[in-house]
Amino acid sequence: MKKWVEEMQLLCKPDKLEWLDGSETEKQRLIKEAVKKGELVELNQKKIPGCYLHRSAPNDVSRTENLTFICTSRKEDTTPLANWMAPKEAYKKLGEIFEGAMKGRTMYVVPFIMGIPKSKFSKVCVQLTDSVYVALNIRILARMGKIAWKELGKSNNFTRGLHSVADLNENRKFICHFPEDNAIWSVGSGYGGNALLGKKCLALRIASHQARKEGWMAEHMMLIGVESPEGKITYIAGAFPSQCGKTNLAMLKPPESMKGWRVWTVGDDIAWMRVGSDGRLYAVNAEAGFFGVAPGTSYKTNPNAMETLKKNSIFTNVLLKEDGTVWWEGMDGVPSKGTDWQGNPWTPDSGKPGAQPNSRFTAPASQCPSISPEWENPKGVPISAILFGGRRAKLAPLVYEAFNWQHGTFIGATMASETTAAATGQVGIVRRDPMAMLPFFGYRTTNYFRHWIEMGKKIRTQPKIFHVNWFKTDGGQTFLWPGFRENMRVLKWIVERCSGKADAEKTPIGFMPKKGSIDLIGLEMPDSAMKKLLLVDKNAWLQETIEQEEFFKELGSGMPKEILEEHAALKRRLKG
Ligand code: OXD
Ligand code: MN
Repeated sequence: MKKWVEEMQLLCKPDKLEWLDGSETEKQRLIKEAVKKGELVELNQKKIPGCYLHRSAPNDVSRTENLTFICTSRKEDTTPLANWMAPKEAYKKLGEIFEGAMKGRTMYVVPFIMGIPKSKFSKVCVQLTDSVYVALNIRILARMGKIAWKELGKSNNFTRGLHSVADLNENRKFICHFPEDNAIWSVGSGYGGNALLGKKCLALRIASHQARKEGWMAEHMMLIGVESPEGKITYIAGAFPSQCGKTNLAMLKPPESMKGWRVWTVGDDIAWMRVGSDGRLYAVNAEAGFFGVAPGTSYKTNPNAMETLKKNSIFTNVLLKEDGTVWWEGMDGVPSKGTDWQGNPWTPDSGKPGAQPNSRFTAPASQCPSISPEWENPKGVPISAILFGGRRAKLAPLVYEAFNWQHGTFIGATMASETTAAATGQVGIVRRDPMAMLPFFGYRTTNYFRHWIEMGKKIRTQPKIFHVNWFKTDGGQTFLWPGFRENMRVLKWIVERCSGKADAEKTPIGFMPKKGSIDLIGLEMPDSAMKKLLLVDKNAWLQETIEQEEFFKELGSGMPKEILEEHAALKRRLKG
């Protein structure tokens, strides 16, 4: 460990080296330093104690998938959907950028645990970074400091993360993963998913690779416990692409009319799952905090998130109000003026957003009013249902259920969604996003599907698998389903399918709710809208199967025969 840190120190040549212990005194000192350097702006400590604002470079506001690489010795071990670089070339290329990159700066040694300490669900990472903002974010998102050294003990089995914002030059920005070395090198970006190496880089890309080798699953999923009026809790995991409302669903507050129903938050972004000794699938939240999308978050859409981020939170690229609090588009009470995310004066008439569309809040999960009492259970929570969902204006109905695990794997494998602002590129284009893992596969996608099929065989009590779509439109701009808290109605049907209570009918794409089996009491929902929401347009689905086929071609060789069987069976059912 010491040797590696010394080597990296020699390479990056920081003026100072600081080993972080995770204490409160240290946190206060780091905050002071960050405020002095202008990396953080102190917010109104009376109104939102412990909260700070960070403004990133204007060209560094989202994950840069085009500059993200998986570096395995053999190209065929990575997915054709990701970028590949040979490890030797990557170490050389990035080594040249890291060379002396920390001159005049401090290198922080940040040890942390992803997953739950002292459990099978625990991985230690040591990230070296020259960003105090990054160090303070990790402190919220993971269990950071002495606790990680304790967890590691004498072992050398930890992820080696090296990160420098360097000069933020677009041409010298790379996020490289070395699954064979359990290492991550990221340079040229201070943005969340690129720089907080525990999150997407470790907990998904590196972990998915490890999970396959070790027989578990690392998934881009939120985790909730849904409590029924009788007090029974059903745990559900859900994979949705970035900015499709995962955090809102994870913190959902049911509508007033659904008395006795309650949602407990276990996690909002990353689930690690293992088969327990009883043959069920157990999951934990790999993180300790939320890195949520700010715009659109309000007391109306997500009251639990709003309560969570009232204190000890870091806001990135939001609008600063005159009273030293923050605002973003979609939050109530539009301020008459403020300072926008780039530090310029702003008024509602400025003609540009006050907050960057991918602006974020970083907040401790423990502060969430709906946090599940089980969220730190070292055994995890037993999963009864898995949801897949995307943003689809057309085709995908509100909800349907897979016939079985293999069919569910096929549904996840062929998932698609319209692109959002969480990554750079055009917004609103439909792209295939298997299991919402497209930007996060640490290895070949066809092998990942095989791993799902294999895991299914090991799970004796398999979770039911569903596909949901909150975003179907009437053909224009209007959503047919109200979404947000009303999604509880779909969750209720799912929970009742798990307990065998709710009715369904068989369709070519899966089981769908029988008329009247989704609780609509207290909701004004015309029959005609519900009909459209639950429509299976056979011709459109046949077209979809053609597009699925094209996508399979992009994935290259090695598609499991089970997935191809499911594809053929779907076509048969649609034609039948
Ligand atoms: C995230 C993402 O930040 O998926 O969670 O982009
Ligand atoms: Mn995510």
